[in-house]
Amino acid sequence: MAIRVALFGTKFMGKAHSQAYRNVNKFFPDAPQIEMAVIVGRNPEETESARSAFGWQEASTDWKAVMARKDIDLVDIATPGHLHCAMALEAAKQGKHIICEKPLANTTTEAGQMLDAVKAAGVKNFLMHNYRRVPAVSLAKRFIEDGRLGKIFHFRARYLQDWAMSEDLPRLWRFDKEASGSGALGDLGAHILDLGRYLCGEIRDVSAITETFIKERPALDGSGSQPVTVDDAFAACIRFEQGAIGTLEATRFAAGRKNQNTFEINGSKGSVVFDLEDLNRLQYFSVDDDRDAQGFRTIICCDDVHPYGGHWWPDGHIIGYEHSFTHSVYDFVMSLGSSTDVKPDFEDGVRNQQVLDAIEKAAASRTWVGVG
Ligand code: SOE
Repeated sequence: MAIRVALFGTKFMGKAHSQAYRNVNKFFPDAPQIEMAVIVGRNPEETESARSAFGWQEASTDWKAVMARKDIDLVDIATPGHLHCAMALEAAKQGKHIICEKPLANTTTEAGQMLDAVKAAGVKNFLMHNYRRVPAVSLAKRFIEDGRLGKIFHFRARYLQDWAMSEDLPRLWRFDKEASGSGALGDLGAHILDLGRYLCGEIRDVSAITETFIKERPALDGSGSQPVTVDDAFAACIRFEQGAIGTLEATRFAAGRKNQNTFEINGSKGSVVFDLEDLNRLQYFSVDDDRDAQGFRTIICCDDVHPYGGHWWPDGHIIGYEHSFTHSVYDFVMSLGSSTDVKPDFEDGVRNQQVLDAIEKAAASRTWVGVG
């Protein structure tokens, strides 16, 4: 039975998710057949152009009408954050399974409403934190679960970009709290705190600092300048429930860093280091190696023994950023016919939002704040 998909969003994430739907059946033959039924946008010309370029059967600008269609099984929400809640509530009401881009919502209240709605409707739900399914990151998870790192002491992560440094850059929706919920914190910090939770467990409390370096930006309509109402950068200290401690940092002002999401985990038996700028490699140190041979070794995570290995190319043939979306879609659509739920789901979305809230509160109050 084919799964007919409706994608809401035609920009960067719409493009990335479309690539995943186009490829999943080609490289994961056991996946249910995907039909790219309709892509939904706001502007008719842009949406038609996206339909043609990304390979969708239809284009629409009437999101509620598409939500109500009986021939749609899966709704994929890849829009700016302020639209996630209304779309997810409607999709759940219509009995659709849902994939939603991160962060789940702009507030914990909205995230909670979305979780309640999918639970009440009994629909499967997934939060598109694609980096969990980069093979090197999934391998780090395997190492931790196998005990190869032992007891975890540290998780330190940073997500660095530099696209917002120019004062001439207009006040895009990402600089407007109403539209985006927060700045680097929710956009980039959500990724690394989700990885922290995925790899090291729940976060208990945080202390933090946020900063907005450029406080006014030119209005998009040329009518002067408008205030930036979100953070440009944040840094946080975190304590995990299982006892590990960590640091998180994200910014859009790290000159030269285009999209560097990197973490290091230190445990009693070893360490791992991941860097999205070199995403096929995982650096691994084991205390069990002979003393005169100890050192970080580089694992190229593209062999058939590695997560998602054997689906793409022969051993050692590297893959890219977009493959993590295909892995995510594959795992989710494989769960649709079963009783298993794949993570991260909307429950993770609520938990991630609670951590984001705690970081914002900690920065504002200059105190430690508990999560949840
Ligand atoms: C922009 O900061 C962005 O596209 C994020 O929104 C994505 O989640 C991240 O993966 C890449 O950068």
